[in-house]
Amino acid sequence: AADPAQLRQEAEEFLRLYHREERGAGDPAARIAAVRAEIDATGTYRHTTDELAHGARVAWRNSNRCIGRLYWRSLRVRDRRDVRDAETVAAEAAAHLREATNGGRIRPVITVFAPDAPGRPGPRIWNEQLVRYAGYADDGGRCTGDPRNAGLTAYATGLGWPGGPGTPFDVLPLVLQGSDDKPRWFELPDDAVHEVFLRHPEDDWFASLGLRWHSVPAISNMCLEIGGICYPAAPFNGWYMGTEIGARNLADTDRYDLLPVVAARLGLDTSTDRTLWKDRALVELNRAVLHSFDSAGVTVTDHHTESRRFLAHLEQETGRGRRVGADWSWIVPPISGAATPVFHRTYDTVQARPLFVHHPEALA
Ligand code: HEM
Ligand code: NRG
Repeated sequence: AADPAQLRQEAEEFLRLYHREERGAGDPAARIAAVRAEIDATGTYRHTTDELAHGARVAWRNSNRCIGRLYWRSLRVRDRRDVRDAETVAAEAAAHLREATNGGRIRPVITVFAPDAPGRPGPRIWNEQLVRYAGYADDGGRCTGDPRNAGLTAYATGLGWPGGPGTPFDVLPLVLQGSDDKPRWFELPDDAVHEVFLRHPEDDWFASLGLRWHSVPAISNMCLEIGGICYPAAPFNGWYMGTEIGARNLADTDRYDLLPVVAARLGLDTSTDRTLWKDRALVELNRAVLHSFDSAGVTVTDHHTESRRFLAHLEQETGRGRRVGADWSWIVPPISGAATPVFHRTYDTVQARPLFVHHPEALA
């Protein structure tokens, strides 16, 4: 929060919500008075462990772009608010990934590091996700790997990262900044990074494309805001919806741009859009993603199932007397939109708090 008056206001609003929703928390008045006094004395305040856990779960519940919110109560919250140095953030990020991966039965987890306080910023994670693939740009404007991460790759290299072996799927190091420190790079231990090799249920040639993806999507560049307190490093994960990988990461022309490659191997006529070769390649690519995760025993959802669950979530929340904000353009999946029920309606666009917010982008 920008100033003490706003902090007091947002703190009080959150404490009322917490005491309303968590049975056994009791009357909020005493807690509100104590937090007020703490803010007056120190310019900030400290959440209890339970407040932090509920705040993080409600921030997920309030993520208007997220289709996966039905299980918001199941989020595991790792309270690491005492951690503010880069080495320990690196070790805890690896521990987070191991707990989340769980041998393939992926668990939704968030790790909350030290918050911003007056004159004392919390630590920061520069990677957009804990696991991301390097993108090595060459002079000719081509890129090996994931072009989305070319900026971070160049930045890590500038910090002294020697680079990986140069495959299209080199895992980037973590770029971490301790509380009052400069950014530094830390290699992720191999045993913290779980990946799935992609193959197709019928087409044997598919495996020879050498494609893979990481099992856990762990967003690490959003700030968790609870009751006016900002936790700038609070990486969280659930599991993938197959379309995120098959219809976007591997297919977008500014990402791995694989539709022409897949279509050629499928023997499709790519000379004109009207053969719908892109659409046909997308379906096979997405089948390969779901099939590969399933065969590897790694949790993944599909867009049909998740759309139904999301509407169940809406119904459940509405039944509890809560408004559900949602952003249609993010909720509707990137393929077969109208074949899913989330397409055929509109949503309340209200943005409730606590919430996850994007940092101002400091890496150009
Ligand atoms: C966005 C699915 C868990 C918070 C999304 C998106 C999908 C998704 C498909 C859109 C991503 C995109 O288009 O790039 C799921 C599934 C989960 C899950 C299947 C399985 C449990 C979580 C958890 C949290 C969360 C645990 C937080 C605790 C968010 C947020 C966004 C998002 C903040 C927006 C990200 C942005 O603005 O870039 N989710 N999610 N999700 N999800 Fe979830
Ligand atoms: N589209 C991104 C991940 C965004 C969040 N998606 C989730 N979140 N499933 C990608 O890497 O493809 N989650 O917390 O599970």
